[in-house]
Amino acid sequence: MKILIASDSHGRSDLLYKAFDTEKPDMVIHLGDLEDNRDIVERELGSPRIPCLFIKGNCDYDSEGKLLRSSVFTLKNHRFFCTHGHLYSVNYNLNGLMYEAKDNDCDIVLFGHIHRPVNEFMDLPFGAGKIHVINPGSIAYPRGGSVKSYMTMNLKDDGAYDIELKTL
Ligand SMILES: [Mn+2]
Repeated sequence: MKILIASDSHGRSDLLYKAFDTEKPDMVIHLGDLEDNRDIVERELGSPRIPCLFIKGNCDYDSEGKLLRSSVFTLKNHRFFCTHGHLYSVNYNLNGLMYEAKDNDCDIVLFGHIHRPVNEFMDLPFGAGKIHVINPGSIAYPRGGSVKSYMTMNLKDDGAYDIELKTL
């Protein structure tokens, strides 16, 4: 299956639709700061035919409580921890984020917020193992010398996967 991973669109849902049309994914994960009407965006992305997960970012006003602060789920033997990142001070370091993933038995963490891509296997302190730390960058407002980006994850039935960084 192919998962479209995007974040920090900050109202530029047109760019999400563009990535969606290009990739034709089986699932969409948005890691926060959508700053748009989730229901409308979900419909545009083909939900419920295509499952869409929307995480709440620090800029998302969510009066109806429809957005999740974080989500943990299992797909093809991998445990995913998805969150925006501001609750874990990710601009300073990724320790809090990695411990939260570890506490939830996750081997993959997806986050946003910093507006630049990350795709690294990082060591937990004290030899507690590795976490695959993934950030697709911002699809609309890149920072730190990065460009507008998102990622795709191709996940096979046997659990093998690869991550691709795509630029707009
Ligand atoms: Mn943001």
